[in-house]
Amino acid sequence: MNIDTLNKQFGIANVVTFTAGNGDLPCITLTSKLANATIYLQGGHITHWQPTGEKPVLFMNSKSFFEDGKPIRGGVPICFPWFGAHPTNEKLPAHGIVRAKQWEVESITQDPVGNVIVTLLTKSDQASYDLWPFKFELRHIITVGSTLNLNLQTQNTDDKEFKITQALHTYLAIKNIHNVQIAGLEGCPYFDKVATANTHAPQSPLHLTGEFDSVFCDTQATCRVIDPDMGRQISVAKTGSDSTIVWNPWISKSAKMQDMADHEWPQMLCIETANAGHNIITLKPGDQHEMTSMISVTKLG
Ligand code: TA6
Repeated sequence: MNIDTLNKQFGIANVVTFTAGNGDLPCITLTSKLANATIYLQGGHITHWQPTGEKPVLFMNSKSFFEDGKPIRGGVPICFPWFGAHPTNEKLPAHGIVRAKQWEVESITQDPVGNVIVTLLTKSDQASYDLWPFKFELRHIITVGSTLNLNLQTQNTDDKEFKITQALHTYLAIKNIHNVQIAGLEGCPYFDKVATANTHAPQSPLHLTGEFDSVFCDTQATCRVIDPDMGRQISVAKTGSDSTIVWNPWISKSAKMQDMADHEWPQMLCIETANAGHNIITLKPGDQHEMTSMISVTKLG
């Protein structure tokens, strides 16, 4: 659907406009009294959210690709129907098959208090079936207001059961990773992908001192990112999610990433709402599963 048709069908005067964004990829520019946001149809991908009176909350790195078929690095990529590397076939794309695909707009509405609700949809097709032989519908319902609500709805539209892992792979914008703490995962067991070892978090908030890439399973906890340099705390609450992934690539990993600016890794922290590791979701024909991430910002002090 071209930009003019999208604006005619889904635009909201002075609030929701479709434009050709970076790399000429179609995107939604959203400006309301509550917040501003940018959402790309590729990957159903929100790249920017800034509540009124706040600095941007999602990190977007300056060297991200914006090319049809290449994942965008920043904001909230959607990992589905597997998180990370495919469990048995390394030739398949990391983080699944929907984050570089063109999604469609199902609806855009505004509620009485000013929240804008954008529903994006992607369905299985021959290309997806060749990679993962199941029929599904995946909806990303994004509610943009003074908080950001991301609801990922999976429907099994097949006549056979399937199993998935998934993530809302959220990149948060911070001032300096060296001065940030992460509360909410105290004492939790996790799989450390850097050390390839199972371990436990300390009884105090996490403070990263090097590359950190860890999958916390069996946790429904809200994570709080305490950022004294920004004078704020970002909370990531969740429902329908039993895993949280925490990631920062640090210096050398970041330098190896073509689509990550070398000097920007201190300004990002991934707190990912997920079902990963042994937290596998099984959907019978006709079943639906919802995973929601609720992101909010409060001032410190
Ligand atoms: O969620 C953390 C992680 O699985 C890391 O291992 C790293 O690979 C990151 O995702 C980014 O993955 P990507 O495929 O976007 O480069």
